[in-house]
Amino acid sequence: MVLAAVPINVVIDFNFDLAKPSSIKIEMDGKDLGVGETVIDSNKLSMRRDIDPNAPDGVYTVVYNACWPDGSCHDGNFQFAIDRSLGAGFADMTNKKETEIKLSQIMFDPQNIKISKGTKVTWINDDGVGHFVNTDSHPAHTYYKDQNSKALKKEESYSIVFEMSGIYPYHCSAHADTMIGNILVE
Ligand SMILES: [Cu+2]
Repeated sequence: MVLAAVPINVVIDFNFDLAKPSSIKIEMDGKDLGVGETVIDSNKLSMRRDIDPNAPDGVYTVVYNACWPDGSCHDGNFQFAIDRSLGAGFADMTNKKETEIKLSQIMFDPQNIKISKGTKVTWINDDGVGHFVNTDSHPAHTYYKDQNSKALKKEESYSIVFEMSGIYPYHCSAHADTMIGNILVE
C-alpha cells in the first residue's frame, strides 16, 4: 500500500485475543518511527501504534509481535510506503468549512480529496443501492473508528469532521474491492 500522507496510526487486526507484551515497530533504515506505546484495543482483536507525524517519504517495515493470553507470541511483518507526491492527484477541497462526496454509480465522487483540519465531510448516497462509509481495513474497520457509517439508502447522508492531519483510506463495505477512497487532511 502506498499512502499519500503519513497515516494517523498503524493498526493490525487479529482473529484471536491479544495480550501483553504485544508490540509494533514502524521501521525505516533500522530506526523506529513509532511514537508512544503499542495499544491493544478494548475488544482485544486489534493493536495499534502512533507514528511520527513528520515521518519521511519512503518504504516502512512494520514489525510486530502478537501475544496470546497464554503467553505465547508470534512475529510478523509487512510493508507500506509514504509518497507525498500522490497528493497532487487529489481534488483540492482545502480551506473550506464543509465539503461533499457523492456515492454515485458504486464509486466515491470525488474519490480522493485533500482538506484542511476541521473540515466537515458529508457523504450523500445518489444510488438506488445501499452504501456504507467504512474506515480501512475490511472487514475490521479499525483504522479510524469514528469513520464508520450505518447503511445509507438513497439520499441518506453521513458526516464527520476531521481534526487530525494524515491520510484516511476508506471503502464501502458492501463494495469493498472497488468502492474505495482517501481523505488527506493537511
Ligand atoms: Cu457501496
